[in-house]
Amino acid sequence: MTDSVAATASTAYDAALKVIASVEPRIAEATRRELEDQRGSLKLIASENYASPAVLLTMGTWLSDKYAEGTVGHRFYAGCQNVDTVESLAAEHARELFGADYAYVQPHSGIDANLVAFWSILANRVETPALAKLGAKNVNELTEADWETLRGELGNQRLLGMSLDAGGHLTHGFRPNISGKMFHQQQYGTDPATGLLDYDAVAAKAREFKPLIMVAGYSAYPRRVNFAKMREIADEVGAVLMVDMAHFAGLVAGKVFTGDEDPIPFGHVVTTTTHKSLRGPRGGMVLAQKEFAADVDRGCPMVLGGPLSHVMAAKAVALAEARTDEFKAYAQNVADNAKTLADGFMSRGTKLVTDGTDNHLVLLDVSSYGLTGRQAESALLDAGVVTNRNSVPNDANGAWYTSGVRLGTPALTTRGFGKDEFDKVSELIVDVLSNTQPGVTKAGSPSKASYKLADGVADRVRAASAELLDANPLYPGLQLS
Ligand code: DSN
Repeated sequence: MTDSVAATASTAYDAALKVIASVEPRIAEATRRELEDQRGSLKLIASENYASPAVLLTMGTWLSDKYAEGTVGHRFYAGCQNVDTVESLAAEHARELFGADYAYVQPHSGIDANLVAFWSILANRVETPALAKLGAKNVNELTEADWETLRGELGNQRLLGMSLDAGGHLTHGFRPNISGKMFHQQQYGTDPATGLLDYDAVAAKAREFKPLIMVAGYSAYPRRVNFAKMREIADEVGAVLMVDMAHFAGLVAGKVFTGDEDPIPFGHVVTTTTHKSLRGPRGGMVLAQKEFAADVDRGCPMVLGGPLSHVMAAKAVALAEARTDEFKAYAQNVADNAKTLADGFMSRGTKLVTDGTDNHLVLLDVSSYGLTGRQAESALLDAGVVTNRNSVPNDANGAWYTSGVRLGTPALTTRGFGKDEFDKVSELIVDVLSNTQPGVTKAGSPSKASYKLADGVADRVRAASAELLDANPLYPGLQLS
């Protein structure tokens, strides 16, 4: 951000906060405080980032007020010419950035993007052939009996995805999620000895289960995926390969993941969020190969209502940013910094799932400290280190308490943290974890939630963090009055 952009953004935010305060001062205050909190803490949540002021400001406009259900040039409301411009530009940037045949930028979130993907695949592979067989153009032409038959087929399809505790996402077939209920589901995990994906085991499961949809991608797996192999497996069993690249879209955009690690040439349908390593506004997006483009385009009305035009505009701005050489360098730094962070932990004796990383995240196994993920997360927060607890493979503590803590480098890399800073971050985290003791319940048994952080540690870590944070300010030059 240049000095002049920072000065203009300062004026803009000052004015915006004044206008907000004139109606509800508590919201203005909470907004101001959130900036202070983000500026003053080590943000290591792997799915978070800091969007640029240009991206953030794009969301605060009257584009928010327009309904635009439908697609570009084919809306269910009048007066959508400016939204058409916005959506076309966002989709164009997305197609060109990722080299995708088709981009659909309307989904409001990652789960929406995944629902659009699921239903597009069902439409393409189940509904359209069934309608053709029945001689109907659409479901409205079906008799009640035919409709029941089709509904039975749509509701009886199979999905194979990575299990949550191996690093997959809720939407990849986790039972309590809609994806685990609308499909017959099975899950693949990782090799118990190495924590790594075992492609032979995935292939064996796929051959046995014969899914319609095979999902590749992860939220907490600290390694790259060979999407060429996943596509080979999908092709062998006649499955559609859906890739959820929400976590690592920035590394794909920044050409850190290329060749077999680039999901775009291999995934029939690829979904993402736009706010994680991609550093855009909070939202989702679906990229598709030609065969699925028309089905994905039916996201609204199939699954979605009115698109968030102001967010699509911000997606366009963020995607334009992601097409720069500066973003490429950023993406490489994200991966390099994760490696430094992992090396820092391992050299200090901390156990990591898969013994390292080659993407943007590391997963600490805090059972080596005698802690649950929940205790570690809380103690770290006391010291100003913001993380999230996360399951490790076959987690003995379940998904609530967990045995892991997930850390990611995208946000602090945006602030300018490099190798020295991330090595120091690992040192500070080890300081907290090695000085935290698990607590006991009122009945005197070991607690999975309470803990005792030794006196003085939080202050010591906060002081050391402050030096790193002050040297790498968030939104340098942006000052609120
Ligand atoms: N909540 C996101 C994450 O933290 O990975 C995924 O939805």
